[in-house]
Amino acid sequence: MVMRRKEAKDYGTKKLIEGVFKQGDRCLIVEDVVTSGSSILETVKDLNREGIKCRDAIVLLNREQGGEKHLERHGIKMHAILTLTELIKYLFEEKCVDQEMVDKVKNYITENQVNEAVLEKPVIISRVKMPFTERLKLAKNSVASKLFDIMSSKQTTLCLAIDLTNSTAILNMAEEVGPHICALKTHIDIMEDFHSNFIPPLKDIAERHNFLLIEDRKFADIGKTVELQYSKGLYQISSWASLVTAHSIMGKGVIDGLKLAPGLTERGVFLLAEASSAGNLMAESYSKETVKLATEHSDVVAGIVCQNPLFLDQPGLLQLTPGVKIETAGDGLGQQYNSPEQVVLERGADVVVVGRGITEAKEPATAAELYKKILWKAYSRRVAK
Ligand code: 6AU
Repeated sequence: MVMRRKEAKDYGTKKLIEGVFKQGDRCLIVEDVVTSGSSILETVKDLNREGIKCRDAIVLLNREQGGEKHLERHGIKMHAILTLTELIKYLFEEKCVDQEMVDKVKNYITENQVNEAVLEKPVIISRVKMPFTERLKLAKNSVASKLFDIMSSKQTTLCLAIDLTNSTAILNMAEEVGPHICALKTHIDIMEDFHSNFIPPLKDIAERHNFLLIEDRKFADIGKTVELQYSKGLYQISSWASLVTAHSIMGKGVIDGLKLAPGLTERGVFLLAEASSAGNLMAESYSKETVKLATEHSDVVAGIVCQNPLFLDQPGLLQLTPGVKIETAGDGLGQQYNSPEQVVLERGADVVVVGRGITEAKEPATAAELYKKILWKAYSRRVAK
């Protein structure tokens, strides 16, 4: 007799199939109840992997919901001791159930046949289980690929939200935390001394420390206006920020405007699908539609800003999650925080945005290193599971 474990133990023999067997042995499967047959097929797969052949399964109860046919299509003959119809007939004859129950069960069987299309659907590996090295090949946006690459080579998913208002302070901090981050997120319009001279040294720091620049502009206008806001004016964002954020509220026009604007050849957009602020108005349907828009334009869209794993079936897109702090008390202005572990392991974050958790620390570089390590450990656990 051999036995299939639900999961290989992570200690001891680590075998999924336990027992005495040799390659080429044939095995009869014994199962209690069959509904769709999927569970038997999983067992067969594991047995085959060990070189054990299977052709027959003996089961106590066939619930007659399509499992027999499903198994037959995969070369397994099911031998049931009882069908649900027979069982209910015997119970009725012995007066254990009444006619009403008999009819109920009959109806249940006809109305609950397993859907073959669903059963045969290929298994999609969830985005959060895939390592960045795999996902970078699936990204349609070149900056998204680059970010995946930086994250895996630097072993950091940390993006610093450098919400400071002075150019020297920004450059100094960028230089200090540079080795620990994959991206630096700016709010260029909060600077009090912005001058175009500020951009070349910032770009230089980014290049030397191998991180990307994200301008968190949160574009939210008609396509034409967005095109101008992105490429013109004081900041000429499209000439230096390879990534920007945008709201989806105005629809596809925003994406078209960002796409059309002159600027860097390689660039991408993060669309906001959810927000970290208390009482925000982004309803579930809005988030869903945003994910749809992002998926349809994944050549331009590098990822989605959100708080939950909204797009597990899109490994080529990045999830950027703000609202992260080790000390999770709010800021009194509606910001809500989750811990670094929580956002990675429970909420599906890839790139993790930390602002004041680092900028207001006594030693920002030390704090950044700590966040980097915690986040990378959580990511490693997530993909290893
Ligand atoms: O860690 P904090 O609270 O100091 O900073 C969080 C940063 C800020 C926000 O403008 C930004 O993240 N942010 C965003 C982004 C990135 O778009 C969305 C959101 O829902 N919440 C949020 O805080 O620079």
